[in-house]
Amino acid sequence: MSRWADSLYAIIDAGAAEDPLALTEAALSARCAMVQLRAKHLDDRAFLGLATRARSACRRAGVPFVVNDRADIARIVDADGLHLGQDDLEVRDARLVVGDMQIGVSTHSLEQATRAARDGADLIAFGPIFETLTKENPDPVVGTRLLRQVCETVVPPVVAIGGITPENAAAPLAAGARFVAVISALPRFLGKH
Ligand code: TZP
Ligand code: MG
Repeated sequence: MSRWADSLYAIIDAGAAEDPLALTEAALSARCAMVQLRAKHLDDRAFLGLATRARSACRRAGVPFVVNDRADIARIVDADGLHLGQDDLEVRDARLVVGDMQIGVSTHSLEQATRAARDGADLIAFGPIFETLTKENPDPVVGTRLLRQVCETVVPPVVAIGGITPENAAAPLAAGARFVAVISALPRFLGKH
Protein backbone atom coordinates (compact mmCIF):
# COMPACT_ATOMS: atom_id res chain seq x y z
CA MET A 1 0.00 0.00 0.00
CA SER A 2 1.36 3.40 -0.92
CA ARG A 3 1.98 6.00 1.76
CA TRP A 4 -0.63 8.25 0.16
CA ALA A 5 -3.28 5.58 -0.20
CA ASP A 6 -6.18 7.10 1.69
CA SER A 7 -5.71 10.53 0.14
CA LEU A 8 -4.72 9.66 -3.42
CA TYR A 9 -7.37 10.47 -6.01
CA ALA A 10 -6.01 8.83 -9.16
CA ILE A 11 -7.06 10.44 -12.43
CA ILE A 12 -6.60 8.17 -15.41
CA ASP A 13 -6.21 10.40 -18.46
CA ALA A 14 -6.98 8.23 -21.46
CA GLY A 15 -5.24 10.74 -23.72
CA ALA A 16 -1.96 10.53 -21.84
CA ALA A 17 -1.72 7.05 -20.32
CA GLU A 18 -0.08 4.44 -22.51
CA ASP A 19 -2.37 1.75 -21.11
CA PRO A 20 -5.22 3.33 -19.13
CA LEU A 21 -6.52 0.01 -17.79
CA ALA A 22 -3.08 -1.09 -16.61
CA LEU A 23 -2.66 2.27 -14.86
CA THR A 24 -6.08 1.85 -13.27
CA GLU A 25 -5.09 -1.59 -11.98
CA ALA A 26 -1.82 -0.21 -10.63
CA ALA A 27 -3.66 2.57 -8.80
CA LEU A 28 -6.10 0.05 -7.37
CA SER A 29 -3.27 -2.22 -6.24
CA ALA A 30 -1.79 0.76 -4.40
CA ARG A 31 -5.17 1.16 -2.67
CA CYS A 32 -5.83 4.66 -3.97
CA ALA A 33 -8.92 6.30 -2.48
CA MET A 34 -10.71 7.01 -5.74
CA VAL A 35 -10.29 6.59 -9.50
CA GLN A 36 -11.51 9.06 -12.11
CA LEU A 37 -11.55 8.35 -15.82
CA ARG A 38 -10.90 11.41 -17.98
CA ALA A 39 -11.07 11.04 -21.76
CA LYS A 40 -11.17 14.37 -23.56
CA HIS A 41 -10.46 12.99 -27.00
CA LEU A 42 -12.09 9.56 -27.14
CA ASP A 43 -15.24 9.07 -29.13
CA ASP A 44 -18.36 8.10 -27.19
CA ARG A 45 -18.13 4.37 -27.80
CA ALA A 46 -14.46 4.16 -26.93
CA PHE A 47 -15.05 6.21 -23.75
CA LEU A 48 -17.95 3.97 -22.78
CA GLY A 49 -15.95 0.80 -23.48
CA LEU A 50 -13.05 1.97 -21.35
CA ALA A 51 -15.35 3.24 -18.61
CA THR A 52 -17.13 -0.11 -18.48
CA ARG A 53 -13.87 -1.98 -17.95
CA ALA A 54 -12.41 0.53 -15.48
CA ARG A 55 -15.70 0.52 -13.59
CA SER A 56 -15.54 -3.29 -13.23
CA ALA A 57 -11.95 -3.15 -12.00
CA CYS A 58 -12.87 -0.53 -9.41
CA ARG A 59 -15.90 -2.49 -8.26
CA ARG A 60 -13.77 -5.63 -7.79
CA ALA A 61 -11.31 -3.56 -5.73
CA GLY A 62 -14.03 -1.76 -3.76
CA VAL A 63 -12.73 1.66 -4.84
CA PRO A 64 -15.14 4.42 -5.95
CA PHE A 65 -15.15 5.07 -9.68
CA VAL A 66 -15.79 8.55 -11.09
CA VAL A 67 -16.44 9.61 -14.69
CA ASN A 68 -15.20 13.00 -15.84
CA ASP A 69 -17.44 15.32 -17.89
CA ARG A 70 -20.05 12.81 -19.04
CA ALA A 71 -23.22 12.39 -16.98
CA ASP A 72 -24.62 9.94 -19.54
CA ILE A 73 -21.61 7.64 -19.38
CA ALA A 74 -21.50 7.88 -15.58
CA ARG A 75 -25.10 6.74 -15.47
CA ILE A 76 -24.71 3.96 -18.05
CA VAL A 77 -21.79 2.35 -16.20
CA ASP A 78 -23.39 2.97 -12.79
CA ALA A 79 -20.39 4.99 -11.62
CA ASP A 80 -20.04 6.11 -8.02
CA GLY A 81 -19.39 9.67 -9.09
CA LEU A 82 -19.44 12.27 -11.83
CA HIS A 83 -16.92 15.09 -12.07
CA LEU A 84 -17.89 18.40 -13.69
CA GLY A 85 -15.89 21.45 -14.74
CA GLN A 86 -16.99 25.06 -14.91
CA ASP A 87 -18.12 24.64 -18.54
CA ASP A 88 -19.92 21.33 -18.04
CA LEU A 89 -23.50 20.72 -16.92
CA GLU A 90 -24.67 22.56 -13.81
CA VAL A 91 -25.03 20.30 -10.78
CA ARG A 92 -28.83 20.57 -10.81
CA ASP A 93 -29.01 19.55 -14.47
CA ALA A 94 -26.56 16.70 -14.03
CA ARG A 95 -28.72 15.44 -11.14
CA LEU A 96 -31.53 14.86 -13.64
CA VAL A 97 -29.26 12.30 -15.29
CA VAL A 98 -27.29 10.79 -12.40
CA GLY A 99 -29.69 11.20 -9.47
CA ASP A 100 -27.99 11.17 -6.10
CA MET A 101 -24.63 9.98 -7.43
CA GLN A 102 -21.69 11.84 -5.89
CA ILE A 103 -20.93 14.94 -7.97
CA GLY A 104 -17.57 16.71 -7.83
CA VAL A 105 -17.02 20.17 -9.30
CA SER A 106 -13.73 21.74 -10.42
CA THR A 107 -13.23 25.24 -9.07
CA HIS A 108 -10.49 27.84 -9.42
CA SER A 109 -11.46 30.60 -6.98
CA LEU A 110 -13.10 30.93 -3.57
CA GLU A 111 -16.24 32.25 -5.27
CA GLN A 112 -16.51 29.25 -7.57
CA ALA A 113 -15.91 26.88 -4.65
CA THR A 114 -18.62 28.44 -2.48
CA ARG A 115 -21.02 28.46 -5.44
CA ALA A 116 -20.33 24.78 -6.17
CA ALA A 117 -21.01 23.93 -2.52
CA ARG A 118 -24.22 25.95 -2.57
CA ASP A 119 -25.26 24.19 -5.81
CA GLY A 120 -25.02 20.84 -4.04
CA ALA A 121 -21.62 19.49 -5.08
CA ASP A 122 -20.52 16.59 -2.88
CA LEU A 123 -16.83 17.19 -3.52
CA ILE A 124 -15.01 20.40 -4.42
CA ALA A 125 -11.88 20.16 -6.57
CA PHE A 126 -9.69 23.24 -6.24
CA GLY A 127 -6.69 24.17 -8.33
CA PRO A 128 -4.34 24.33 -10.01
CA ILE A 129 -2.48 24.33 -6.70
CA PHE A 130 0.87 24.27 -8.48
CA GLU A 131 1.86 24.73 -12.10
CA THR A 132 0.54 22.03 -14.37
CA LEU A 133 1.40 21.05 -17.91
CA THR A 134 -1.51 18.65 -18.19
CA LYS A 135 -4.46 20.94 -18.62
CA GLU A 136 -4.99 22.88 -21.82
CA ASN A 137 -5.36 26.59 -20.94
CA PRO A 138 -5.08 26.10 -17.16
CA ASP A 139 -6.48 28.71 -14.80
CA PRO A 140 -3.90 30.70 -12.80
CA VAL A 141 -2.12 28.83 -10.00
CA VAL A 142 -4.09 29.25 -6.76
CA GLY A 143 -1.49 28.06 -4.23
CA THR A 144 -1.93 26.50 -0.81
CA ARG A 145 -2.93 29.67 1.09
CA LEU A 146 -6.07 30.07 -0.97
CA LEU A 147 -6.61 26.32 -0.76
CA ARG A 148 -6.61 26.62 3.04
CA GLN A 149 -9.19 29.38 2.84
CA VAL A 150 -11.41 27.23 0.62
CA CYS A 151 -11.05 24.24 2.95
CA GLU A 152 -12.02 26.42 5.91
CA THR A 153 -15.02 27.88 4.05
CA VAL A 154 -16.81 25.05 2.27
CA VAL A 155 -18.43 22.07 3.95
CA PRO A 156 -17.86 19.33 1.31
CA PRO A 157 -14.44 17.66 1.23
CA VAL A 158 -11.88 19.40 -0.96
CA VAL A 159 -9.69 17.73 -3.56
CA ALA A 160 -6.47 19.58 -4.35
CA ILE A 161 -5.41 19.31 -7.99
CA GLY A 162 -2.72 20.59 -10.31
CA GLY A 163 1.00 19.89 -10.34
CA ILE A 164 0.90 17.60 -7.33
CA THR A 165 3.85 15.26 -6.89
CA PRO A 166 5.08 12.95 -4.12
CA GLU A 167 7.42 15.79 -3.09
CA ASN A 168 4.80 18.51 -2.67
CA ALA A 169 1.64 16.55 -1.75
CA ALA A 170 2.05 17.08 1.98
CA ALA A 171 1.40 20.84 1.65
CA PRO A 172 -2.14 20.68 0.19
CA LEU A 173 -3.06 17.96 2.68
CA ALA A 174 -1.76 20.11 5.53
CA ALA A 175 -3.85 22.99 4.18
CA GLY A 176 -6.96 20.89 4.72
CA ALA A 177 -7.50 19.04 1.44
CA ARG A 178 -9.03 15.62 1.95
CA PHE A 179 -7.56 14.25 -1.28
CA VAL A 180 -4.80 15.04 -3.76
CA ALA A 181 -5.80 14.42 -7.38
CA VAL A 182 -2.94 13.48 -9.66
CA ILE A 183 -2.55 12.91 -13.38
CA SER A 184 1.01 13.24 -14.66
CA ALA A 185 2.80 12.23 -11.46
CA LEU A 186 0.50 9.25 -10.83
CA PRO A 187 3.08 6.62 -11.88
CA ARG A 188 5.49 8.19 -9.39
CA PHE A 189 2.93 7.97 -6.57
CA LEU A 190 2.57 4.31 -7.51
CA GLY A 191 6.31 3.80 -7.38
CA LYS A 192 6.47 3.13 -11.12
CA HIS A 193 9.14 5.64 -12.14
N1 TZP B 1 -7.69 20.72 -13.20
C1 TZP B 1 -6.91 21.62 -12.60
S1 TZP B 1 -5.28 21.26 -12.81
C2 TZP B 1 -5.63 19.87 -13.71
C3 TZP B 1 -6.99 19.73 -13.83
C4 TZP B 1 -7.68 18.64 -14.57
C5 TZP B 1 -4.58 18.99 -14.27
C6 TZP B 1 -3.90 18.16 -13.22
O1 TZP B 1 -2.92 17.35 -13.83
P1 TZP B 1 -1.46 17.17 -13.17
O2 TZP B 1 -0.69 16.43 -14.24
O3 TZP B 1 -1.64 16.32 -11.95
O4 TZP B 1 -0.92 18.54 -12.90
MG1 MG C 1 -15.06 18.80 -17.63
